[in-house]
Amino acid sequence: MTTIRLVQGDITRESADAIVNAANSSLLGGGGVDGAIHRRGGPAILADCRKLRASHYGKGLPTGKAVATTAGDLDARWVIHTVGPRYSHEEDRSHLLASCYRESLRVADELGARTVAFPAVSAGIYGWPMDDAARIAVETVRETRTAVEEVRFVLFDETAYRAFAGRIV
Ligand code: AR6
Repeated sequence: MTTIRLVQGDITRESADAIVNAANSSLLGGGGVDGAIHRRGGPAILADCRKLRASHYGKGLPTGKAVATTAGDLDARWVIHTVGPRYSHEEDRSHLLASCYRESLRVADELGARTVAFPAVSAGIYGWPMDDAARIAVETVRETRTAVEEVRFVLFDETAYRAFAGRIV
């Protein structure tokens, strides 16, 4: 059984086996949680990302996929980078957002991670409405078979925390 926990705060301050990054396809950094993870985790994470771009992911990491690197100076063993979809009013991309959680947990299982911290993927710069992002995140984690014992959603502000809390009861 996977336990779901909610925390309000900065994911770069968390201690976990794996911390998930809401990255972009380039894997080379950005704003939001991605910027924060690279800032606090230090240059080792970017060095690993560059290696991935030079090998398996020459064209970048596709939306909905996940890949692991070192966690550098973070209090974790790995960062799992996943690329959420940008929210679209014209097209339902929910399956891609669900895939981010499924694929991240699959990578976590491959690594042997037992505790995994997630941000609200796509719900910042990529514009996904928070309530719907929370629904997809919680439903997908509940439906995914994984050896991960604890999934911790680390929500940056109270609005995000409340959206996730509303899905947990
Ligand atoms: N800890 C926890 N949550 C955070 C933190 C933090 N330190 N910082 C922001 N959030 P976003 P996206 C929240 O924009 O929407 C980047 O440029 C934030 O409030 O980080 O998937 C990437 O490189 C929001 O609720 O990710 C991509 O280009 C959630 O994390 C793009 O942004 C996700 O917001 C990805 O956009």
